Amino acid sequence: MSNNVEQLDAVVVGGGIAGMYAVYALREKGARVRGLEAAAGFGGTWYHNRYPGARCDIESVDYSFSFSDELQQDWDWSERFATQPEILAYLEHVAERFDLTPNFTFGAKVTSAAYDEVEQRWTVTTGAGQQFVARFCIFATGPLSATNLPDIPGRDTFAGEWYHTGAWPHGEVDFKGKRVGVIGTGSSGIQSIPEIAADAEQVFVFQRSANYTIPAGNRPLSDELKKEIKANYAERRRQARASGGGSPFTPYPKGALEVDEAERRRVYDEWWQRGGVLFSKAFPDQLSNLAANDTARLYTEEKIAELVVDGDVASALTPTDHPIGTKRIVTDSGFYESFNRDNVSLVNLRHTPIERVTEAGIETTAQVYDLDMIVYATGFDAMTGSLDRIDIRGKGRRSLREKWSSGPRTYLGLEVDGFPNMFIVNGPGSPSVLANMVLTAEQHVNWIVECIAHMDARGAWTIEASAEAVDGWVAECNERASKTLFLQANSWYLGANIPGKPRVFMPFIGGFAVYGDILDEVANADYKGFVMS
Ligand code: N01
Repeated sequence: MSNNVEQLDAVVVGGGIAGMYAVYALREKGARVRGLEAAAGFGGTWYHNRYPGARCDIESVDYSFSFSDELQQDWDWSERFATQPEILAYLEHVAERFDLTPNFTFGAKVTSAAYDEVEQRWTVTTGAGQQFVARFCIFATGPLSATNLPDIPGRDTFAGEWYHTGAWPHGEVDFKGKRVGVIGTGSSGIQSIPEIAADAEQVFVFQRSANYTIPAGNRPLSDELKKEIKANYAERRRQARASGGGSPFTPYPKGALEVDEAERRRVYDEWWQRGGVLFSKAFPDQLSNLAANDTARLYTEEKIAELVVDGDVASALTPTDHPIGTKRIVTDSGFYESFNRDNVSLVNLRHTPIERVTEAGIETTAQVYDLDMIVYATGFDAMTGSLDRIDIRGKGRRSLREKWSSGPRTYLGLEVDGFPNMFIVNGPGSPSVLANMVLTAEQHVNWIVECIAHMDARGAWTIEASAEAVDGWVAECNERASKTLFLQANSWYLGANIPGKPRVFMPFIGGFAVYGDILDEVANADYKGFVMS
């Protein structure tokens, strides 16, 4: 160990929402903490996803930090669903307000983290060779941050511009007069297509799987509404914490099949107006009972047919391969209407798959598309990708990558046996991507901070999940997932979007509030399932 290595209580990897809060909360408790961020600034997801149309699909007033009432009272969101620039400005404001910059090193891409069993400390190393030694290593690397660029033959021969939505350049990307191919119709593709279509000469949408998407119903927040929300913020947050998804909404008190057609339609109408992803939570049985799910599907199919003028295009845009909600429902602004424009064409890759990318564009089995630009809206190696890309070594120099070669295994999504004093914020096995990730980050970090205080109070230096606790939690997560319809979709929740990735349902599906109760129970039972020494 060289002398100039910074000695720390904790290293936090990642400067997005979770990493920012982790550094703040640990520092508040007097810890010597350093955040390491590969990018040049704060924001994580909201730093990198600068593609046109990028917006949050959870209401801005909910998708924001709750730890400081002054912050939530002072900050004004301009719209119901905030744009990426507004969220990034908010996070930069938070960083400035809580003076986080001195605790962070930017441009620090972590390449390895290794636990020294003699010293009982972690050494975290960056690509530039900087090293940081700390008692705790906390990964706040984000479940959706490792981009997936598909290995399409000829991909690198394309002579035009190309971009991945998840690593969008900072300067302006000009679509004017250009023929643009967009590959992918997940949230990123669906959000960006209407914006690209407004400028480009021609847009070709290369769709492999149709996805459910529901208009955001976005609108500016009036001063009156902002005032009302702020006056009731504490109650709004309480409801969010008591919910399944971390937003202040609870499903209709009866199942979709327990009500008649008129009542069901009324409920769907109401939830459709709420916009986007929440639609999957209108009825409590929608994601566990296929017949109930079918009622939501039929309602949505009617809407698609109303919104898209060409019947063949409407039918190609209608998903047929998964129950609605088992892939995240997209929250869009004008997606279906884009296909009523003359300059937007849908290429159905189920009928005519991509054969190769060429210097000039994309070739399918049916046609050659000459393009000036390709936008890869092809998603992420979700939940495990960002950790897999770091060489993480625990006791006996055992690699996390190897340990997780058949799928991620954690206790509570927070810890892994054999990796003492290593925490993951929003890790696989926690609700994370199925809930409001600002509140899930706060929940995890608060738990970690209290856990460390508890360790200090009892004179423990290390904490490690037991192998039995990990086995039990993995079984519980699988059991809960098996009672839902989620296993029927080839989603990134299951790793199905990455060739060769083990098919394991990665998030905890029991809900945000239930999970919070479990975290409390574990802590109150003297951190059952963990070994402290
Ligand atoms: O990625 P995705 P995303 N050839 O994996 C297609 C969050 N998010 O970046 O389904 C052709 O959902 C792929 O096709 P298929 C949100 O949680 C939120 O859009 O595998 N196509 C699919 O259509 C979201 O769920 C917001 O058949 C290929 C698309 O690319 C998550 O991030 C905004 C292909 C990828 O869709 C991921 O969303 C953005 C290939 N070789 C993201 N490979 C908000 O609204 C992949 N595809 C907050």
